[in-house]
Amino acid sequence: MKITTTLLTIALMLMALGAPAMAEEIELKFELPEPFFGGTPVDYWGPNLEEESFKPRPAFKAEAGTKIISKGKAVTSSDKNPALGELKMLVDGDKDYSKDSLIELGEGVQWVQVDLGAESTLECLLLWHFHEGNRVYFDVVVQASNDKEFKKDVITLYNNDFDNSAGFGVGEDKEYKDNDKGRLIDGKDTKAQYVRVYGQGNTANDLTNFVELEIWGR
Ligand SMILES: [Ca+2]
Ligand SMILES: [Ca+2]
Repeated sequence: MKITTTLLTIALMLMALGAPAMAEEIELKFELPEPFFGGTPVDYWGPNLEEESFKPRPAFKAEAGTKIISKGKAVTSSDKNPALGELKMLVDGDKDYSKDSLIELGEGVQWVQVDLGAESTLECLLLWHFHEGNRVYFDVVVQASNDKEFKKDVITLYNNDFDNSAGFGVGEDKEYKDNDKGRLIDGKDTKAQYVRVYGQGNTANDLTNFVELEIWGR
C-alpha cells in the first residue's frame, strides 16, 4: 500500500516536471522585405552549394513568447569603419535591398557581433547579406557565446566553409544564394548573450556585406 502511494507521488511529480516541455508553440511570422527583380544570374558552382528551391520555406515553430530580441542592440565588428553603412544598421529592422541599407566590410575574414544585453534562449536567426541581385557569400559561420571575446564556450550554429579557408574547421552546412527571404538558421535553444556572424567575400567581390540580422528568442 505504501509503495503504491509512493509510486503515485512520483508519477504526479514527473507529470508536474513534464509540464514545461508541453509549453504552447507558435508559428513565427517573419516580415520580409520587397524582393528585387533583375540582376545577372550568379556564375558560380561549389561542391557545397545548395540547390535552389522555389518551394515556400516550412513554418518555424517556437515557444510562445518568442520575439525579435536583436533590434536596436549594440553591434561590434572586426571592421570598425565599414566602407558602406554603419554597424547599427545590422539590427535596425531595415532589410531593403538598396545600397542605402547595406553594410560593407573589408577583405579577408570579417565578423559582426550582436550583444543581446543578457543571456537569452535563441530560437532562430534570419540573416540577409545582400539581395539586390544574385550572390553567394563565403565562409558563413554563425556562433553564439556568453563570452564577448568568443574565446570560450562557443557554440557553432552554422558553418558552410567547406574547405576551412576561414579556419573554424570544415563546416557541414550548405552554401546558398542570398535572397529577400533571408537565411533561416536554427538557434537550437542555445543560451547566449552574444551572436557573431563571420564571412569572407562573395561571388561578386572579396568584400562581406550585411543588410540585417534578426535574432528570435526569449
Ligand atoms: Ca538593416
Ligand atoms: Ca571556404
